[in-house]
Amino acid sequence: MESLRRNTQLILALDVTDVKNAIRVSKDTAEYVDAVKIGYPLVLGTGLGIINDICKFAPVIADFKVADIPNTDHLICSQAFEAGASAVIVHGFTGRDSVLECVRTAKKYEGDIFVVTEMSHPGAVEFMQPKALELASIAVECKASGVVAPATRPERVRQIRGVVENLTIISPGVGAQGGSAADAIRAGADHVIVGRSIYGSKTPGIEAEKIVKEIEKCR
Ligand code: O7M
Repeated sequence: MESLRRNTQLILALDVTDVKNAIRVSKDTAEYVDAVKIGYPLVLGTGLGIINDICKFAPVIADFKVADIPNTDHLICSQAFEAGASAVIVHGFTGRDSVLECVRTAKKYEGDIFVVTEMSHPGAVEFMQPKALELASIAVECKASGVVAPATRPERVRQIRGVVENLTIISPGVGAQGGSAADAIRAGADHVIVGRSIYGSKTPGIEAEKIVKEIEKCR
């Protein structure tokens, strides 16, 4: 694992859409986060250069949920790593060849790939849940660095942990979506991903610190 320190076990989901807010929240929370996850809302709102700006505060995970043919996957991942990302999040449902190409590309940059398994929202039970353990095993086979698993369903995090063994599990769905940081960590997540509860607060640093303290208690 190149991209993530495992210190606070908190990853900030920076889903704001303007540079000023992005810098303010990143600065305020920098001492409490192991990484910042940046996805379409912020990159489409500000441009890809925002990755380099936020890198100054913490390693950046580019959440582009890459899901294409291998050649296009390679092009997308390369752009994210060239822009300064330490890791890229990809889907696994496109198959082993696509995931393998992402992992191959990441290696060139000494970066990491995280594969989405079962998502945290209610609709994930329709198509993703029945295939989640298979998606997790594709991540293992393709030598990805880790997987994304739902903090809203700690029992599923536990089952996914059983499949991925020592891969890193990053887990969204804490706070605004109803999941608990402590439950996700106890179920086997290495990091929780938190967005709105932190960036939506007037005091993002204080909110981040609260979550870090909650995690510390269950270690
Ligand atoms: O704490 P929130 O709900 O405001 O934000 C959660 C973040 O995690 C947000 O950026 C989502 O897009 C993302 N996410 C999920 O909420 N659920 C998932 O299953 C997967 C992700 C994610 O990051 O995928 C890689």
